[in-house]
Amino acid sequence: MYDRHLHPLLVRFLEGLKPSPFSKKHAGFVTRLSAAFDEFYREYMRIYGHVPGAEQHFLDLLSSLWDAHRDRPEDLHARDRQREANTDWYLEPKLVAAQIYLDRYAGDLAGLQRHLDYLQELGITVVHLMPILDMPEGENDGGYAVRDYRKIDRRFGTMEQVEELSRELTRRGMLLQMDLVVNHTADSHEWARKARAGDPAYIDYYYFYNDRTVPDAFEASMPEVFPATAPGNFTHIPELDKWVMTVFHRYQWDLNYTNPTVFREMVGILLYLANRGIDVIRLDAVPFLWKQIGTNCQNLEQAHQLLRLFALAYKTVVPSLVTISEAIVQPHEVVRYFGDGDFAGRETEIAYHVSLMVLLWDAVATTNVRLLTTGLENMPEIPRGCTWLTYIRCHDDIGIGFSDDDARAVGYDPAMHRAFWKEMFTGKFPGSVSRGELFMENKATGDARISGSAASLAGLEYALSVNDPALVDAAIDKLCMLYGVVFSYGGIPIVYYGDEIGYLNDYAHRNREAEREDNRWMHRPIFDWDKAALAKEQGTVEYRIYHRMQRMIAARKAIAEFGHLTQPELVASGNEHVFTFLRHLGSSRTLVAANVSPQAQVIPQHLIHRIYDVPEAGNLTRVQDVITGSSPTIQQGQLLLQPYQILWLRDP
Ligand code: OTU
Repeated sequence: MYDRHLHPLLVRFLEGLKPSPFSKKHAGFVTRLSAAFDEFYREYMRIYGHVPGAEQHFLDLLSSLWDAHRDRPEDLHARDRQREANTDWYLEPKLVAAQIYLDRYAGDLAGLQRHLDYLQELGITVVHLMPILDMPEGENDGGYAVRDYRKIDRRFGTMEQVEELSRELTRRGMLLQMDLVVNHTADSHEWARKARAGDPAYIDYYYFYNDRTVPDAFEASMPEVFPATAPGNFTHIPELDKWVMTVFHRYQWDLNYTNPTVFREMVGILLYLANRGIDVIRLDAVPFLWKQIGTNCQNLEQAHQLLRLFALAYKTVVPSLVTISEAIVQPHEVVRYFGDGDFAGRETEIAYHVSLMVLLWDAVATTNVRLLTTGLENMPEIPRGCTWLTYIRCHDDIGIGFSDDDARAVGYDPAMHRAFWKEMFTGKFPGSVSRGELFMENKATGDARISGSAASLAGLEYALSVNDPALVDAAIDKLCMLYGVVFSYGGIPIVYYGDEIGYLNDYAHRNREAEREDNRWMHRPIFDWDKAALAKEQGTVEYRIYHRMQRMIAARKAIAEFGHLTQPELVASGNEHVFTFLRHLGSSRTLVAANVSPQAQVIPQHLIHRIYDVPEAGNLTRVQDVITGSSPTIQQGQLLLQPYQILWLRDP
């Protein structure tokens, strides 16, 4: 029935299953589990081997996988089979994501159905819904404090509506992406309530300490995520007179992954969500999954082990599921979240290209690409089968996260350069057109991050306030140029909702009780559909941005090399204001050149030859910028770029 090299534990497990797994229907599951088993068991034991009853815990985990496999609806099994036959499906250039706060964009799930056309017209194929699982009223960190992982918050609708949405998106050729907050639960989650009531089994779901001894030992080396509003990493729980670990806010309790039951519960939840039809799951805050005294409690090896275990578990049940590791950390740490790329060593398929994001903002702040190109050159290559999320804005702040070594290498003093950033993006630097705010300024260390919408950071808010058409043009060009890089650099680009029509900062968040203390709400717009309608009216700011974005997205989808089967190759442009890179796949090539400065720039015409395999064979007169569909301007042997212009040059 099965080959005799199977691990005896696996044989015991399979033979004990009811109904018998040895039928055509379950062949995929048995095959995948058998293939992964040795690695799976070994990895599991590395982390939980010392726990009493570890083997039974492992068998319990396998049982939940079997249950999830049997719960998976038939149409989703079919989807899995389709994707198993095309394993590169998420690397294709047709993927373009929009990130959306459902309540702010469309009210609820029913409302979203009515606004899918808008996204589809823009060219969006991946809909990332920000957290909509059941959350406490009042402060809930935008849903990143989850009260019930198996229920949709009643403000948004029901789980059945999510399933409906998934089916509707499938019909439209679109994908559904949602978050799984794996690091912590809300303090009102059932587990937390049971813990608070003194149930020892649930106290063990979290990190509880009787006094300050252990917390103080942790604090000695543990940074604070929200120093201004949530100082310290532990919260006193009066009912128990104990301290619980709360790395983010006091109402977000960190899950204790040293407890194998917690791991099994979270795998069960992940698969439950996948079985509702979600295609892509963003695993929130993964660097924090494991804590150890004496470390900064981020990016620890055990966090990676846990992610490998998660992947082994869900791939066994849902081979088509891909996950995103949300790790906004230093470049050499970010790439570790891909694992070593092959099936067994894989952690997540997708990660945020935080360096590209930060360094693009650096390029427009300094109007040169020195740090951008140096930072990207020093970025390790990523394994085959993995890809980036490319973006310039998301719902979070922008950390001033360039590498100090890179900064020094291009002649900046890192501390001074951070100080420059703070001044530049808050509009204090002489001549700055950016209108952002500092987020979580830590007066003691001088650390701070930046809040603000893409358009406001790019200068649109200021330009409109002084009613200066030239500055408005420049801000629009800058915003579209940044997005032009995001759409072409490689990976899945994110359109952060509202950016496509140039949403400015929303200062009214200060009047909303639950949002007052957290200025990330200034760049989480409450969508105004009258404003969106302006995207259809020629000449409006909304129209100008929307149509350029739409054109770039459409063009991108037809350019095979803009997917992520190959990596971008940086090209020295000889002009420090122009970011130039080549994308190629087979003989298909595109040269991207982006002017990050408010002045016109030139680069040598001969760079165009890079789009030909055999340079001499190139017919320069045929070369076109696919964004505008016109030939590039050549002046005296130089290629001209207008202020903030981006060119996608190819031979069509
Ligand atoms: C994430 O961000 C979410 O994106 C935030 O919106 C949440 O508030 C937070 O988790 C808690 O759930 O520190 O400033 O390296 O950077 O997880 C945002 C990852 C954050 C962290 C990231 C975190």
